[in-house]
Amino acid sequence: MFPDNNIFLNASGPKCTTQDELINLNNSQVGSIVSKSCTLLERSGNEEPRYYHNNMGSINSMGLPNLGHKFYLEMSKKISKPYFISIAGLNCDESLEIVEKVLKYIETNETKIDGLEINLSCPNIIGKGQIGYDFEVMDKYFLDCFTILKKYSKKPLIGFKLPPYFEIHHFDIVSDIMKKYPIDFITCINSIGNGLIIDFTKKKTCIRPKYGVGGIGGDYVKPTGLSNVWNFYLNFKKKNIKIKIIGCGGIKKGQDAYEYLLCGADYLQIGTQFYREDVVCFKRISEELKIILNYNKINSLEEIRGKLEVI
Ligand code: RRO
Repeated sequence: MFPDNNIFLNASGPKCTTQDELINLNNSQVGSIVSKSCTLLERSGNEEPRYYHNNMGSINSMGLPNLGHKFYLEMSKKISKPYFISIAGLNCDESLEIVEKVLKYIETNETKIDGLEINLSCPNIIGKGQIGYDFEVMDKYFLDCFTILKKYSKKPLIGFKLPPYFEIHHFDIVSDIMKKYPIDFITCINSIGNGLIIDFTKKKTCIRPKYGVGGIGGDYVKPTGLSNVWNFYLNFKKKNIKIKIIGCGGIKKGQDAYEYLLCGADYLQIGTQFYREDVVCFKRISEELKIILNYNKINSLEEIRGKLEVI
């Protein structure tokens, strides 16, 4: 389950694929750990170069490189912090098959897996769209997923990683779909899909797959991340939906974390900045957040959560 006293997680993606990377996280001051999104079998991912960052953010087209779902199940024996396995099959059927395998594993092993973050928003699988942008498919996916879950008695937290939405009525549609299911949390946002960063001196793209386009993270996406958290928060409040919100996108200092909390985030994930700075970012950002909270005489996060005021 989520820890009460540490709201920070790593974002699934950077530095959470191998055993060394996951142990590095386990030895850090991150609150909970999320694995790299896994497929049924190991994958090497897209062609290199496939990741680039500058001082404004990142672009990636990793293409789901991972060690296969079994590896991430076994890692649960070596991780002492709350541990979330991120799942992203290459299609809905594969993804549901992994969900079922993970639930079976949890049912029959003593090991502790606290949650599943099911990824509905990988922008980089060549030739495939994102489930999170197809509302009919998403609804059917939830139905199938929770039908599987009913068969098991040990239930981890179930959450979904969503793509960024850009139309206000989409938050309404997605909230109405989610209202029908016992979803514990959503993570918003995944990278903004199919952006392009150029090395203008060389007249070249910065990454190779898909003619240079990929998922954008970092400062570039913070306004979109804040807006997605805020709009889901407002929708959930209006509709009395009790789904926790994990904010993600461009958090690199205490002020960013504070802003996400004002928008209604319950927990926070760090991706691009974690890639840049490694695990020390979790301690630094949480200390910076504490300074802001102390300065504003805030004793509990509940005093600011969702308290953004409209001018
Ligand atoms: O591996 C990736 O290319 C990737 C994934 Br699964 C994701 O969810 N988001 C992203 O930006 N890259």
